[in-house]
Amino acid sequence: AYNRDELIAAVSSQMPAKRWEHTRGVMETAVILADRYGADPVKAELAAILHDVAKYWPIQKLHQMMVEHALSEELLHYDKRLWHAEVGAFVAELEYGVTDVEVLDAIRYHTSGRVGMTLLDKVVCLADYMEPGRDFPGVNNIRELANHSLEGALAAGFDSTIGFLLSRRQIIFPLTVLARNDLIKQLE
Ligand code: DGI
Ligand code: FE
Ligand code: FE
Ligand code: FE
Repeated sequence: AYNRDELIAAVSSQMPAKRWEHTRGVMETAVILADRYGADPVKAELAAILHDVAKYWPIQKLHQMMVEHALSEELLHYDKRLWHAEVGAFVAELEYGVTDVEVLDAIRYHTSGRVGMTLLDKVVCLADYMEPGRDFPGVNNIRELANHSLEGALAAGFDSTIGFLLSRRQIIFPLTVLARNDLIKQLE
């Protein structure tokens, strides 16, 4: 098994320096959000370290792993940018020995979201949206919302992604819409 430093070395070697900086930002932010909202900061940091482990793997390799290991069939019909999350969870378990299902799910759903996101899912997904290196229209609004509403901030994150996909007439993974609606319901 890998200790924290070994895991960091193994994961960082699989991506360009800039993407590793992003992961560093997600780690820091996930711990802050976990402390703020009552999630386990150790689990949040572990999920953050691994969340983008497969982000820079070749698309053919992601595709091959999805097929070979019978990972989500449905995802294959949607945007390739969603695949690294599913493969990342698989690799976290099989290669890096993560056994905690909460951590594996936070990795698996960090991009798409899901209905009934756990506290840990929300923390990791929101940290991914708002880490200090992120710069997209609306990110400061998300950071402000995150000071008082985990669900409000994350819903704003999904609104931003869905709006971006709509503006480019791209296909939206239905689970993202369901995840967003579920968060809005939790705000009512
Ligand atoms: O891996 P990161 O860039 O840190 O962040 P991410 O895993 O959230 O990014 C995934 C990308 O996937 C993001 O730029 C938007 C794109 N995408 C394409 N289709 C969908 C989608 N994201 C979501 N949530 N839902 C989609 O249907
Ligand atoms: Fe990602
Ligand atoms: Fe995300
Ligand atoms: Fe990320």
